[in-house]
Amino acid sequence: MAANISQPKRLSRSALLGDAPIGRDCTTFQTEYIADITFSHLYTHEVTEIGIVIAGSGVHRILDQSTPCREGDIYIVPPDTPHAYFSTDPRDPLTVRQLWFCVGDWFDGEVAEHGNPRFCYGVFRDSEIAAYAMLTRRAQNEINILYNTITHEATVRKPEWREAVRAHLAMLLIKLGRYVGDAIKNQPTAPPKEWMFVSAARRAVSERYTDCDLTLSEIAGSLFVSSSHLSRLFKRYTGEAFSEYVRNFRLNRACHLLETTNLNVEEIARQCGLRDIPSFYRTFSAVKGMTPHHYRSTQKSKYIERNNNEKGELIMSILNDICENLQKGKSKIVKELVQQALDEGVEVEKILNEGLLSGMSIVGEKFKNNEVYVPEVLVAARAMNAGTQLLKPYLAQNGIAAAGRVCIGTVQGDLHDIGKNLVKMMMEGKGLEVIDLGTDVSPETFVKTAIEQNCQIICCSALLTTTIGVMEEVVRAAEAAGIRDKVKIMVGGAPVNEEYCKKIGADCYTVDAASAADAAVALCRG
Ligand code: B12
Repeated sequence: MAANISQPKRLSRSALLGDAPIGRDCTTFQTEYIADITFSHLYTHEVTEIGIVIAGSGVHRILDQSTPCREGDIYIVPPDTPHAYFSTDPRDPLTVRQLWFCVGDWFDGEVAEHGNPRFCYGVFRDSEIAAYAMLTRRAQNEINILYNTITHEATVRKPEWREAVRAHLAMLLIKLGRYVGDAIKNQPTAPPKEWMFVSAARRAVSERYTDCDLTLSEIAGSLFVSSSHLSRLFKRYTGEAFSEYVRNFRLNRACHLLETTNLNVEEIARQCGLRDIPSFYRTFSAVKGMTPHHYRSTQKSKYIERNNNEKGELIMSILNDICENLQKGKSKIVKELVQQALDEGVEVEKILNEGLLSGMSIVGEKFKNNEVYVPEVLVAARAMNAGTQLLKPYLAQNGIAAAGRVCIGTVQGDLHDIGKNLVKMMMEGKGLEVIDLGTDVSPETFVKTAIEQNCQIICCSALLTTTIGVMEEVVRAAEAAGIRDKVKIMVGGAPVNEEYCKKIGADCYTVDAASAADAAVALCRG
């Protein structure tokens, strides 16, 4: 009788992964899509699959839902989900790169807990069966680089692969999580009847596991099928008896509450629909190998650590993206990412140093080695400015009533203004009033402004070895104007150093913008 049922083909872990930690393949799907394909054309796997369409066009079928797919589409399919790829045009067959891995091998806790909203870093939105993303060209490149790194590290650099692969897998899932849309959710769905019954029963459990009176016969009644029929279908399609499924579901929820809350064990048992407390203790100990109290004491600190790690990974991924996109001069994306980092609560200094400035220093290095030229540097500088503009209000946030007045500019002959702008922002953040003279500023303009605007400090920035000499001219002009005892002169910029500062008779040099602002406040206070 079972032979008549159209069942998806089940691919085992060993068939897909062999002995390797990760399985991969690049397949061209020739079978043409027909609307009434049966389950026997689909397959399920014991592991999670990431499929990236790299050429052709076709259809991805999940249960009874079909999505047209083409280059750049990506599908993340959790274990035990019947699906398959088909071609729609034999002249343009669908080619898909597939990556298989067992989430539990790499991650633990919620990220590895199938059915948990944080499963695979929350890639699967709500209770969606699969995740779908349509990648832009830029995102495709990013994902391809990660995909190649993972497969390379998992196959070539065997001795030291594990941590590196784990970090890259996490990064891949976090990135995909950011791109995943809800296209599949919006497909009209008409799952075949038997699957519909099974998934309705699973849904009922996830919605009503807190109800200790929930029974299979009640669910079967609401679906107008007999309990024995539903029980058979459940076992057939999920591989688990219904009672076992409910028990494990409740125990997993209980574990989650033990790890993440301070509720007492009895309350947790009640909230998980387990009215009989002694039997909860017994079952818990039998399945988990320890008492709930013991479980809590061992897992809670791990949970906190894990949460911090996951957050750290997400932040790393955003800062990394800021750095990469800044180098490519993608102002709009840099702005979005800086905003995202701020929303995630990343400190402004971290965004500045590990995101924006680290990107800029790579551009600088490439510029020096003639790997990139002025136009590329210019667009990177624009992206840098776009990002720092967003940080401005946060840098100014600590500001107090004006602690002094300063004029700042990049010296004559020099057009570099990124460093100067940062110094200005930081100074404003410290409550100083800053008059910005821009770039290519003559010594006379510095001195004239200081006199007319009553500034306590003149700040000179220079980035070219050919222009730092102008700083000495500023010192001399201030002396000639008779303001040298009233006005301090600060100098800075990459080619400047303490020694040079002393040599030309300036008052203060600092290496970066934050220390420049502190020094300026101290100078104003006298
Ligand atoms: C961006 C950039 C450009 C952009 C500038 C865009 C802009 N709006 O600023 C463009 C493309 C226009 C450009 C042009 C040129 N550039 Co350019 N440029 C750079 C680059 C890549 C980054 C500079 C930067 O913004 N750094 C980031 C900021 C935040 O750092 P910073 O300025 O040092 O500022 C920090 C500190 O120094 C300090 N600070 C800065 N000012 C002050 C002031 C005070 C008072 C204090 C206390 C502290 C302080 O605080 C800041 C924050 O922490 C550097 C390479 C590098 N790695 O530095 C080359 C670099 C400076 N450029 C260089 C050159 C040669 C040029 C050109 C001559 C190239 C050409 N062939 O035309 C022209 C010159 C144009 C001109 N007349 O100025 C050389 C200079 C070599 C040298 N030693 O003289 C460098 C070092 C590249 C290299 N290695 O060859 N450049």
